[in-house]
Amino acid sequence: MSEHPMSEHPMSEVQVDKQVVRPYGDATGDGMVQVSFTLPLPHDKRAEGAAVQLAQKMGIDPALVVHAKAMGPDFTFFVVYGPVRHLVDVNAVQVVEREYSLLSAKEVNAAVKARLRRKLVVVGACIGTDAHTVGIDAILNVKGFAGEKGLEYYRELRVVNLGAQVTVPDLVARAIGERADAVLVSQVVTQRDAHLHNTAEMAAAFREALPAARRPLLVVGGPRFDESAARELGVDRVFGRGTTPGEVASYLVHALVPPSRTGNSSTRKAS
Ligand code: B12
Repeated sequence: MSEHPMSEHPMSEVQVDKQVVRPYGDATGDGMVQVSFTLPLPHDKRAEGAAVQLAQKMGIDPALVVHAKAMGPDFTFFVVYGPVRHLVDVNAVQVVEREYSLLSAKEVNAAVKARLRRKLVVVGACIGTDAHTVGIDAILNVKGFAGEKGLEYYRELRVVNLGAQVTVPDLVARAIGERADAVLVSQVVTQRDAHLHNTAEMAAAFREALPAARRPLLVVGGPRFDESAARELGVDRVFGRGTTPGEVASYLVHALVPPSRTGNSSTRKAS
């Protein structure tokens, strides 16, 4: 049996200083975590032992297999539960802070109408072979997401949703044809980093096709993106899991609509 995970850091210390935390399973700060993975082994006792060995190497000790299920004849899916000794320093966590104010649909429409003085054009698509349209539809379609209406509901936005599996050349051509202010791209499949490659390819194609001043705002979203990777990917903004249409609409105003004389919103592109 391993040393108790709290022995180096007494529970009281962890509880009082909320900047250093441990996972919670059965009791506060007990360090218990649950992980799942698949091994390329048929389901038997050896496979379960292999799962325990892997979990221990990951720092879960003692590791308990709480679920094992054969996935066909040659693979087994596992859920393993046990304590880790690691501490999380909350002060060292870096997040992308929202750099814009959240606006209501009414405020978005009013800002676009008064300060852009024309409809703001949004072109959306899933690019590459990706056919997962639910995410981009959640942002664009009237029915929306999480109780918020999608961008099609906004009177001052004109939305062109190109749907699934749009090629990058088609997207660029359509964005130019529609005089898009913003291009919203969804990438859900991440196998072999397809989402990163497709996004970088899309950004490069827009850079090649248009001078900076005429380039639409490039926004990419999907559940497995790192929101801090915008610069690296060559896009203006990355949105992750759980994004709501209101956040996207507010960001578009922040990035594309000139600030009011009294306002302090910074704007990237005004025409
Ligand atoms: C529904 C679904 C499908 C449907 C898609 C139907 C459709 N019209 O979209 C169908 C059955 C077609 C499908 C097919 C496949 N799928 Co599928 N699918 C799913 C599933 C179950 C749900 C995805 C979903 O709709 N989520 C709900 C939406 C609302 O969430 P979201 O996409 O994250 O979007 C939100 C944010 O990310 C963000 N967002 C997303 N896009 C954008 C874009 C912008 C601009 C912004 C601002 C925000 C934003 O806002 C949204 C709202 O908050 C997931 C598993 C899961 N539970 O997530 C697998 C999943 C995505 N699929 C997967 C796979 C592997 C496939 C297939 C390859 C399976 C196969 N072997 O054929 C195919 C690929 C088809 C293709 N060519 O793309 C894997 C992907 C794994 C990986 N590492 O990439 C998943 C994770 C399942 C799994 N665990 O293995 N799939």
